Amino acid sequence: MTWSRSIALTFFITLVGLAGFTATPQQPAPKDPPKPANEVIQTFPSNDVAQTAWKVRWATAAGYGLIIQDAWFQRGPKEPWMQVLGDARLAEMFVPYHSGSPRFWDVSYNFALVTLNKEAAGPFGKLLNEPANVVHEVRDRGVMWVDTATGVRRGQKLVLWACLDAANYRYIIEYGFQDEGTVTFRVGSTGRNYSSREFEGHMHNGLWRVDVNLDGPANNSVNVMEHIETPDDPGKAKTVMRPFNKGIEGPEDWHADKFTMLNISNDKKKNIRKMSISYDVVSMRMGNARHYGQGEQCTQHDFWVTVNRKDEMYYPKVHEYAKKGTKITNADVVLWHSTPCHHEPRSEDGEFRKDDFVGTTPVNWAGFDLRPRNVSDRTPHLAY
Ligand SMILES: [Cu+2]
Repeated sequence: MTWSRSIALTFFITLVGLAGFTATPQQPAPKDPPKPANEVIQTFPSNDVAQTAWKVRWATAAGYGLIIQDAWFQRGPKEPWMQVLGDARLAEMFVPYHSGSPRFWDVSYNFALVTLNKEAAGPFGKLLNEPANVVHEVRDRGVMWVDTATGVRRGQKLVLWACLDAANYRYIIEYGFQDEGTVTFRVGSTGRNYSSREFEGHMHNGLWRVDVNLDGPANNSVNVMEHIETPDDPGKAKTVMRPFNKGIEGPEDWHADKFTMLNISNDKKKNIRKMSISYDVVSMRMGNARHYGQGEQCTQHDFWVTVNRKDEMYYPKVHEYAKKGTKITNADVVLWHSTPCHHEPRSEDGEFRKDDFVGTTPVNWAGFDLRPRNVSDRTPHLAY
C-alpha cells in the first residue's frame, strides 16, 4: 500500500466510522435495486445418477451483497421439489471496537461486492454475474457417513459465495446446500485491520434474517429444543421441546449447557414415519455477543422470531418488529440469528513496516446450519 492510499483509506474509514458511531443504524436504501433472480439447479452426486437436488434462486444487492431469494430441496429422484427457504440474507454486520468507538454497521453503508477472478473461484468454481462477483462451486465436504456394510460415503455441497468490499474489511458471504438437505450459512471476516487500531480487539457480529418456508410459507411453527441435566436428578438427562417465546414473536437465548437448538416444523407435511418434517437451527459459535451502545438492543438476545412482513428486513430494528407479539405457530415465520466472532488481533494479521501496516487478517468464520429432521424417510444416500 502506498502512503497516499493509506491516507485516503484512513480518511474514508474515519468518515464511515463517525457515521457508524454517532447515528442509529439505518437500513440500506440500495442505489441498485436487486437484480432479477438467477436460478441454479444442482443434482447429487454430481458425477453419478441423481439422488437428491437443490434448486436455488439468488440475487445481489448493494449493502446486503449476496441474497438467497428461494430454495427448494428434492429428497429423492421421484420426489417433488419441497421449498425450504424464502428470502435469506446477512441483514447486518455489526463491528464494535473494545474502546467504544468506532462501532460499524457494515451492511448499512451500501458497500459493493468484490469483483472475483478464476483464482478466487478455484479449480472447480464458476464465476457468475456481470461483473463476475458470485462464485458457484460444488465442493467435496468430506465423509457423510461410515457404514459397517457399505463402507464410506463422501458428501458434496453446492456453495454460492460472494465478498462484500467493506472499506478496509472483506466479508465472505457463503451459502451451502448439502446433498442430504442441510443449508449452511457462513460469513468470513478478512482484510486489513482498522487504521490506527490495528491491534485493538473488536467483534464481528454476523446478523442474519432468514425467511424459512418449510413446504411453503404457511403452517410453520418454531420450538426451542434443550438438553436438561441437573444435580437435582443425578445421572439422568432429558430433551425438552417447548414453543419459542411461548408461541409469539420475541427473543430466546443460546445456552452452552443446554445445547440450545431451534426446531422449525410444518405439521401439515409428514414423512413416511408420520413425523412432521422440520429443520433444526444449529448455531456455530464462540460465544454470545451482548453490546450496550445506542441502537444496539438487537444484540441482547441470540435468536428472534417474527412473522414475515416484507418491509421488516433490517436486523437492528428486530426488537421493534417483535413487539407486535403476533403468533408464530402455523405462520409464515422469519428467523433472526446472531453469529458473532471475537477478533483479538494477532501478529498473523500483519505488522508495521515503518509507518505502513502490512498484512491481511486470515478469515475468521461464523455462522449456523439449518439441518433437516424427519425430512427424509431414512439415512440419505444409503442403499439398503
Ligand atoms: Cu476483525
